[in-house]
Amino acid sequence: MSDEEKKDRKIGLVVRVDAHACLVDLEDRQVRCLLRGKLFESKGTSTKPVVVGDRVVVDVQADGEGALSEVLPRSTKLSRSAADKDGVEHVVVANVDTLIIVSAVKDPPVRTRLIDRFLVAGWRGGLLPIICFNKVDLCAEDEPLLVSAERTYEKLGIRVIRTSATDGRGIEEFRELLAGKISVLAGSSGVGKSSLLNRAVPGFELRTKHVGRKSRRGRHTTTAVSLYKVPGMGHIVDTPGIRGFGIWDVSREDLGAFFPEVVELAEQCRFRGCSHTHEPRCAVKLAVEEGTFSKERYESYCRILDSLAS
Ligand SMILES: Nc1nc2c(ncn2[C@@H]2O[C@H](COP(=O)(O)OP(=O)(O)OP(=O)(O)O)[C@@H](O)[C@H]2O)c(=O)[nH]1
Ligand SMILES: [Zn+2]
Repeated sequence: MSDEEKKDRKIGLVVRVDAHACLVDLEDRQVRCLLRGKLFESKGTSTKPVVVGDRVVVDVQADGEGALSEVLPRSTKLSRSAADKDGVEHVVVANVDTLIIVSAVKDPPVRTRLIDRFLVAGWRGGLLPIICFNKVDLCAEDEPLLVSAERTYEKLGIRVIRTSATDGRGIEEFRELLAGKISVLAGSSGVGKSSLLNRAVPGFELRTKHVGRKSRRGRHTTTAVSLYKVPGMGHIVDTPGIRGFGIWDVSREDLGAFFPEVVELAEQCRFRGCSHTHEPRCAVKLAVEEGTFSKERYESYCRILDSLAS
């Protein structure tokens, strides 16, 4: 590329990535950049070198397309292990402040195992996790499952909100979460992520028409991670619903650091480096027996530990 051509060099924000190209927001316009060139030559341990939320350096060419020349360092990232390849990282989104973990109170049922995995991944990647229980119109206010889950997570210092995209409960609080921040919504398919955004963000539905498809049941479902800039509100990333979430870059020894209950108790364990599974006089196991550490949360800890390579 000649110096003349290099002149139109800009920094932009990646708002969508597909198999061959990404869409970069340059404030005054959006340019499409093909996923090719130097950046894509080396086969690293990541599925893609550029992801939604990345800040990138783009050379805008005469034909209006762009070429990516650099991905700027990420301040945070939400990563999972790639579903199909061992030892490969899949960065879902970069540079996001808040991870809004959306769960329905029913239809589909609450999946605390998945919530707990998101919490580990969120903290690991430097995001602030918040839990949103949606569809509260479908259960009583004092539904024991909901109340107990709320209590468990609030005790860990996590903010928990209740919403209904249908009757509007909690939408104001949800909107406040988004204000001035870059947020990502994550959760199983059908928990109501897109519905919440449609309800909270005026005009959101119109923007999202092209990134989904109709599911077999005729429902719109999100198929790609997409970032939306909402004037006066913040940046929002909607993600497709997921079934599982493999933890990336947390060792068996480090896992406890992402369970606040374990952090608090581990010093009282008899053995240093206690895994809190089979060791005698383990303060964590004792707390589970005494009921001060939630059995559900401990079960999540054990399952994640099992899934991590030793
Ligand atoms: N009763 C009730 N239904 C809701 C609520 N929010 C969403 N729904 C319904 O739940 C279904 C799924 O909602 P979506 O917003 O598409 O869920 P999603 O999490 O975006 O799903 P994916 O795009 O597949 O990840 C739709 O039929 C919505 O109408 C709610 O608060 N209450
Ligand atoms: Zn222990």
